[in-house]
Amino acid sequence: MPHADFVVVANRLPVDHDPEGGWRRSPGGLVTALEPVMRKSDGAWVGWAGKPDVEIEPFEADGMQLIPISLSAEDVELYYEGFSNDTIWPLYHDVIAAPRYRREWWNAYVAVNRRFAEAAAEAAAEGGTVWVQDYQLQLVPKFLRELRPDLTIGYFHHIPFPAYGLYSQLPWRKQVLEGLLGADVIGFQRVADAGNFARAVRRQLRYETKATGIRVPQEDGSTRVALAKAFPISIDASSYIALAEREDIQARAKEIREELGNPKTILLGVDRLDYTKGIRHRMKAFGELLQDSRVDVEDVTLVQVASPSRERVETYMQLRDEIELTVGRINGDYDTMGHTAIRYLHQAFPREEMVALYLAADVMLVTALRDGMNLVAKEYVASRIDNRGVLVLSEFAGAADELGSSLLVNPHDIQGLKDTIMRAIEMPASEQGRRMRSLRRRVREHDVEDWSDEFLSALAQVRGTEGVGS
Ligand code: GDG
Repeated sequence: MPHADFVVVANRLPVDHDPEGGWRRSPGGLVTALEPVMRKSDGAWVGWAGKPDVEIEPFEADGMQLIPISLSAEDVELYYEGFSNDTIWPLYHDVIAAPRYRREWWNAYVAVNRRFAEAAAEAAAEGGTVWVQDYQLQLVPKFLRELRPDLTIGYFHHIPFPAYGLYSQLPWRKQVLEGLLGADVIGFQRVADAGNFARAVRRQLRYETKATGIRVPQEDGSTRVALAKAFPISIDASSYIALAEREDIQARAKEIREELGNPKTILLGVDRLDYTKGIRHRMKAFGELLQDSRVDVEDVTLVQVASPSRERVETYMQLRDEIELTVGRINGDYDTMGHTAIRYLHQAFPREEMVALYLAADVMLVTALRDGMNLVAKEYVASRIDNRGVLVLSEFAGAADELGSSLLVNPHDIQGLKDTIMRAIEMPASEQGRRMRSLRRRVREHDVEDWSDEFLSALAQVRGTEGVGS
């Protein structure tokens, strides 16, 4: 077993099994952000390799120690698809879909979280730092502290933390709060999420909170202060800029426009196919604009990339059926031989193609009903090196706190959404430029590396340590 000064614990390892038998790095922003820290401090990453029922020995890739956690098919069903994605995910996204509370799922969640904590406890060097990621692993901080009180423990929550009235539905609400409070720093996307968490702690556990500090009583009668604070995540902006500058990708953007019949305006949506993303609201608004003749199918096309997600969870199967029915109806009513209303793609594309799409799109529609941050909004902005294009952004996405120069919408207000889409379609180039420059400045000045630096220095401060890699 490796002994690492810095350990990341996430549901997934940052690599995918490639068909030729090796490992391919998955290109997420998190890996990019943590790579420098990983290299400097002999980092290790604990996570699931993505395939059930396989035991894989720890191995090294890209200068990182990878420590696979094996999950059985039953673990995947109960801990991952069940408790994580059918209880916590809908509850934390304001019950857009109904959460299901099943004791069997909870028991599996506890057991699997314990296994992740044990693996991290074995991997971490004396006095090391462990950074736990996301809602699948909310109990890991507590289990890990019990096993290894010498460690400094951080936790980052990528999704929203709901208001107390909703959170209190959770039959295991106390245990989850106690799990999270095992961390020294608990990071959230928005100030509001951190506030919701602190309120739940006050109401459920009766612990005292002051500004961002929470006093956590210890067994020996002393107290420890945990920090619950917003650290909005971002993207690796320079890599998007570099892709957008590539001539082949710019040529591809032109080609996409031609393939769509050179419409005057391309509207774009890019989401995992998830009920939180407001894909149906977006389509309803667009369908009505066609119906009202405020837009013409010859002039305006909506491209919707809906990448496959959680396909074995029932609610996602239903959502897919509903969306595909809506697309079929709208296209059936408005398509002409040469033009389509909605070009719907239930596929995942390489990053190069995504950036070509961002460059081809005049208007980016991010209409999430609830979203921790929404990185697509930031990727679109970073890619617009021409300072053109309009971002329509839901106020219920975390990104709205930073991207105030976008056109902010309430996606539940279909009339308002329709009017905002029209405003985006008709926006003069000068106004586009002014808004886009300001949006791009924010994303460039606060990229994913700043995010991880800020989180890790807060963590170092709480424990009075020197910080990882220093
Ligand atoms: C969670 C929170 C928070 C999508 N389709 C393709 C593709 N993508 C990429 C996007 C983007 C990422 O997936 C999606 O990130 P989001 O932030 O939009 O949403 P979630 O997946 O729900 O992520 C969210 C995030 O965690 C980080 O903290 O912002 O609120 O829900 O990077 O570009 N990428 C490629 N092909 C696709 O077809 N290559």
